[in-house]
Amino acid sequence: MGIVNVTPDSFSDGGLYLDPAAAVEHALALAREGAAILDVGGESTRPGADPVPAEEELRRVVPVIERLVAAGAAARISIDTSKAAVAAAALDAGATMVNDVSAFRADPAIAGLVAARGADCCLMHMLGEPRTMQRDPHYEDVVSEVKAFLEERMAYAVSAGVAEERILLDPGIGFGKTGAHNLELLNRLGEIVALGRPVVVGTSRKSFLGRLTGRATDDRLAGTIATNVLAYERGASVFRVHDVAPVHDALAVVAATVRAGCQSTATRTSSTTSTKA
Ligand code: PMM
Repeated sequence: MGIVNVTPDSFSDGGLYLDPAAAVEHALALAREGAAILDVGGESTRPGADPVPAEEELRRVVPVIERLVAAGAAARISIDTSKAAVAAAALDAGATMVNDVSAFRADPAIAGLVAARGADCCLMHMLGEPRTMQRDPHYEDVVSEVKAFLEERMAYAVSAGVAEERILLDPGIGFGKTGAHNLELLNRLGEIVALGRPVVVGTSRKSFLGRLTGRATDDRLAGTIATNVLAYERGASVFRVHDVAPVHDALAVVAATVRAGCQSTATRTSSTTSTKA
């Protein structure tokens, strides 16, 4: 999943793609690099970010989605929003997925909209809201609490009419979490995968990688790749990143290696079996 932030204030690419033509060019490049999904967002969710009115969010994202569809982008389009009005306009323009970092808590109309349109959706865990979420977040057991939250939000979405097979889940790396919480979630991602829905992870360039490596925002690719490879190994299905080409290559190599391991195990097992037979 390639990140297309049409915002002036996102933490790593804020202001770079505010012009629709620049955003479209960037998104098409991400699709060429291997992104299967383009996640278009018009409101920054970085810690401390101020909310954006729906009209402004619409003004930012709708022209970009329309142009991506017109350009025949070889990727599905996801709208990163918590507002039903923005999601509705984005789906009208050709998006097929709603990525809601509030997991349908911010706007009571969004679950029904996703259900009625038969759209896919990503439900993400966040403690509190972006303005305040990084003020001393506390959990007894971060993984169990995130898992219980996602289970409850999935049940809510299903009760609103969303088909379970349309739902993706995301532990919300960096959303109301310390660095230690993020690492524990990544380590124990299998417990979230066990909920039975595809898991999305978003570690790209995030500040816990900066604290671990001492690197500035734009220099955190190694940490981004390491965490995505680990998440793949733990069972994640969707990797939300700024740098599609290098992460795509890294995951292709890991996937091929894992497949080769499975094949050689199968060959060894069947030759042992046939020898015995
Ligand atoms: N992170 C950001 C924004 N949206 N959506 C999902 N599902 N998961 C994330 O981890 C996530 C997200 C913040 O990163 P950005 O400002 O670089 O987009």
